[in-house]
Amino acid sequence: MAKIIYVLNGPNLNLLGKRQPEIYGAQTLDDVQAMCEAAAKPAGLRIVFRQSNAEHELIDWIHEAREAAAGIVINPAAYTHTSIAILDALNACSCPVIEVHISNIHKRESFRHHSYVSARADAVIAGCGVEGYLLALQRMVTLCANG
Ligand code: CA2
Repeated sequence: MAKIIYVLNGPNLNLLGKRQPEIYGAQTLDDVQAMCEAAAKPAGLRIVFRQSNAEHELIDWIHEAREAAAGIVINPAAYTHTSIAILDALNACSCPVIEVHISNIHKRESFRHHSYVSARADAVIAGCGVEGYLLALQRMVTLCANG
């Protein structure tokens, strides 16, 4: 049976491909979802792909994933740098967690250099563009297989 991986996206990522292509690229979030779904199938994964601009909704989805998912891939967007609540929710999950950033947050403003989520993440991918989501799914296969 396919393992369920939640791919969660934080605030403003619904604008992907519509603004600031020099930072975030030209692909839309729908494109990213399609790429993730195409990669997941042969890997024996099923993707639950969501985006929200609301912190509480992301937290509710992490709680849902805690019961339903074999792994969580999360781009918390700006909540990366502010949200102890999202860190607490992830800390309540026992499954692997991979943090993804499309841009290299360490090459940008200093306020983006710290991530609360990294304190829980099993892996962090930054600066690989939207390909980072695919790299996360590839790594997730290994993490799920290793228990
Ligand atoms: O690089 C990333 O993936 C980020 O998580 C993106 C966040 C930013 O706050 C983080 O520091 C790094 C911003 C997401 C906003 O996405 C947009 C996409 C296109 C146009 C405008 C915003």
